[in-house]
Amino acid sequence: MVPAICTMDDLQALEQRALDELAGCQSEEALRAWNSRYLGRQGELTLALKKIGSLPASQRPAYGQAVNRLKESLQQAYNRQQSALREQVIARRLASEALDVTLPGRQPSRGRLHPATQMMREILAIFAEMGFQIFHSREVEDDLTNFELLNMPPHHPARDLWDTFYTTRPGIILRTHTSPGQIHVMRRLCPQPIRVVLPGMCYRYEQITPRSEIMFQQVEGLAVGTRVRLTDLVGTIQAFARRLFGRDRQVRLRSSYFPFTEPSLEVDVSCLVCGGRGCSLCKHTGWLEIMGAGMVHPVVLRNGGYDPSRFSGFAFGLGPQRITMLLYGVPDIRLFWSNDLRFLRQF
Ligand code: FA5
Repeated sequence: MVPAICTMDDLQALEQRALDELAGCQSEEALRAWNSRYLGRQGELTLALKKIGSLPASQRPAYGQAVNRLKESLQQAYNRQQSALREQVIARRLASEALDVTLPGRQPSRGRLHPATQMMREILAIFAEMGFQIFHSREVEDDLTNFELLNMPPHHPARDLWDTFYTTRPGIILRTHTSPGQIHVMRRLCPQPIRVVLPGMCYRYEQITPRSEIMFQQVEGLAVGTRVRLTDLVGTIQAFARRLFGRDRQVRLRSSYFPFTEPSLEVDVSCLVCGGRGCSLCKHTGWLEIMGAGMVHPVVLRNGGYDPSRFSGFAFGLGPQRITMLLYGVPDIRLFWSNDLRFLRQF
């Protein structure tokens, strides 16, 4: 029950009581309750003002002024208490959520390039220094370009060297090697001289073994001009092998067979582990095979638009995964695409 107030003494008592209670308000909620009890529309001060009608007319002005002064001073006291309370809340939060900005930050885990990317960049950089430009060719090929234009008509027995992934579209396959890129480059650049490397993924429907994957990268090389000779191929391969494997490497060419080169070669480097004396890596031969190569077959030159009586060319194809395995002693080619961080972190 709100006491009836209508004298100056009552106002004084009211003020004292309100201020005492205000000092005890320690939450926003308590403050709001106090505000409506004293300063609200139904609050004690409103009621005190309403009592003015019961006073003699002579006392009314002084009483009215006193009520208004009290209202103002209580409002100010309320504002002060409210901001003090808010400051306390902020101070408490700052203390409990304090950040030590001098602490060292969390070490972000560093990404790195995949070993396949690293080796690919290294190989391409070596050929770039020798003046080879990079040309990207398609991974989804047609049978015509992957085989026929490379001198392997349908039913040619050499097609068995490249077990193929076929698509549901007749004649559309996943390229089994980067060599069809030779045809694309020649048709694009004919009759200009050519010196390009073609990096990219190849696919073979093969048994997966520690040395053979069904998807692997190759780098194709192609040079075409009016005076390109076998000695240019040999010099290019030797320069490449010495840059990648070191000055002491010997390079050996063995006669081989590819339908799209004549003559065809396979290229070995002296074993990286035993230096040629014989060990388990080189199967006691002293040599490691690194690529296939040869002089571009006249049929292929013609299919690319070049007249083989005026133009000649050399080509080679190497496998970066096999080379990485040799250089770093990787025992199993499946590690490359296994996403095993323990393997990837070693590079
Ligand atoms: C070819 O693919 C020929 N196109 C290379 C060529 C190009 C010869 C131009 C002449 C002129 P071959 O099948 O040998 O040849 O593959 C070349 C290289 O690819 C191999 O030396 C090897 O390093 C890599 N390679 C082949 N098959 C696989 C496989 N299943 N997994 C990983 N690497 C492979």
